[in-house]
Amino acid sequence: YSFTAAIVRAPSHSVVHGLRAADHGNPDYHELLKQHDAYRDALRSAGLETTVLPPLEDYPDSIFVEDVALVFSQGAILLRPGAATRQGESEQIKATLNELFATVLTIPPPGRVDGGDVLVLPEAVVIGLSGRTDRTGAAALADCLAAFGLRSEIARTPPGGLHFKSECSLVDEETVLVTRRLASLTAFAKMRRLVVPEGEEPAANVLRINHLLLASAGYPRTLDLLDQHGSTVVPLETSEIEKIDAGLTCMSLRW
Ligand code: CIR
Repeated sequence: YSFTAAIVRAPSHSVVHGLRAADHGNPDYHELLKQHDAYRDALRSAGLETTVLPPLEDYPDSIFVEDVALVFSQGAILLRPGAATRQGESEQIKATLNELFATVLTIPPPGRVDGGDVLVLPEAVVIGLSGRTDRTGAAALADCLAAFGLRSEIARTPPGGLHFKSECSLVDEETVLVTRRLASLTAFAKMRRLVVPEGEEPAANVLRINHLLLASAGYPRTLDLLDQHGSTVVPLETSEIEKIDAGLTCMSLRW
């Protein structure tokens, strides 16, 4: 989680039509813009030099750049997102990755992988199979990661969940924040697990960047838990992106 740079994409007006599993009403565009600005400010205060890509009206979910690529100091991996309406997003970020990284690997068809299913831990990268990430994609990704010298393991996103990281995220070198149903996953066996308090499950997706931990403002018991753990927490409003099933890691690529 030691990073110097990030990529984000400005929200398009079409973001209000973003994909969602259950409809709790469209996000409010202006409120979402405000929340996205605050997120960008937080990345900057964590010390990241941030590239802001232009909005893409044809792709409502394109602010969630995390799903289309993985970035490491060794290079980038261009992914093939699983949702039909999101597949063109990879092409839209390709030129930027080629400018910023000497090496850009790709997932060959027909495999599918969403970056939201990929959790980078200190000792291994965990790839969660889901409705978006299939076995063929996961195997191809494991090969790309191996080319960067990174070990990976395959896990399963709990039933009904969108992405693996909707339910877990890295807090620090030794610690993950997890929902109860992921707490006993083998991949976390050697780590300290902070379990999200019952009823606050959407709070499981936090974003550690350098000395700061970005967390959703709407979940006081989780904020307390992280605070007691000793994290320097930056609470951010996420009400609008939550209406389209997103969390804090989704809105940037960091390296
Ligand atoms: C989608 O369903 O693809 C978007 N509405 C939400 C994507 C969230 N991305 C993420 O968790 N990495």
